[in-house]
Amino acid sequence: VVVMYVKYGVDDDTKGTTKNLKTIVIERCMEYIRAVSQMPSSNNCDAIWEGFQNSFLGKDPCKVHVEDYDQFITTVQQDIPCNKSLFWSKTGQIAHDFTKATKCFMTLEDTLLGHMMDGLKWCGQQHSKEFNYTSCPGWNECEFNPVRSFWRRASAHFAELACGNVMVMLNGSIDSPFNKQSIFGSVEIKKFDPEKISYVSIRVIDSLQDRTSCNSISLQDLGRILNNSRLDFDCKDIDKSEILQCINDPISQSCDCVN
Ligand code: N1C
Repeated sequence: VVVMYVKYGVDDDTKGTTKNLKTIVIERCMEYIRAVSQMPSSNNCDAIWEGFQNSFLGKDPCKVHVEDYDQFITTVQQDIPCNKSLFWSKTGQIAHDFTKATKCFMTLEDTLLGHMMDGLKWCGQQHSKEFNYTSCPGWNECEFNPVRSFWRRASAHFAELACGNVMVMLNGSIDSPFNKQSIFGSVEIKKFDPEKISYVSIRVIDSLQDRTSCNSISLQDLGRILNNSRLDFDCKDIDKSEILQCINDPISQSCDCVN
């Protein structure tokens, strides 16, 4: 039996809310709090669930705005340590495998907020407090859909909290590793606070050996934006095989958190 597991599923655009959403979210929440010892005891998974569903139930699924999650975000308490935040764009799989294997950094999905919602889909409907299990708008179908607004809100929050040295993992195999329309390019980078962030390490993951993506027009764009925000940074092209090797053998010498 071949099981296709589509994690960042834009493939299931026509489907509705994930089955057993409530059970999945509450179980992920409880399991996370159990596993991570330094979680503030103020977190209550039932209250978190209530806050989450109140953000979008009863609303037209194309009119759920980023701010609709403001209240919910405050129900989730977690300190993000400095020097640990990893941002990514079009490198979701490798970035998450990397943080899991090395524990060098943490992505939004390694926080309680991102962990609970990772890979799930949800929407409600107007004039009813029910979930819609038949059909939810796709990521690009309308701008203000519940899932996209959630990731924009959660990403803004994650970027606002970042401090010290942060890392950004971009994809060197595409024309624009830095894309101003992506969540990284349109939300997170705008929230980087130069008072709190001391350094931005940009790592472009290349699958071919030419390794020159840091010189591309797209990366020059990113450099200008960081300069304008008075943020110090460097950019390095890294061979994909180096990261994969590091994921397979995290304690090896070559895997020094990819500096
Ligand atoms: O649009 P992107 O990349 O630049 O977004 C990635 C950026 C990361 O740094 C994350 O902190 O924004 C955050 N983020 C997620 O954490 C996340 N988890 C799952 C953004 N999107 C996230 N997803 C799903 O991935 C989301 O449903 C959407 O479809 C993609 C966006 O990924 P991208 O285009 O590779």
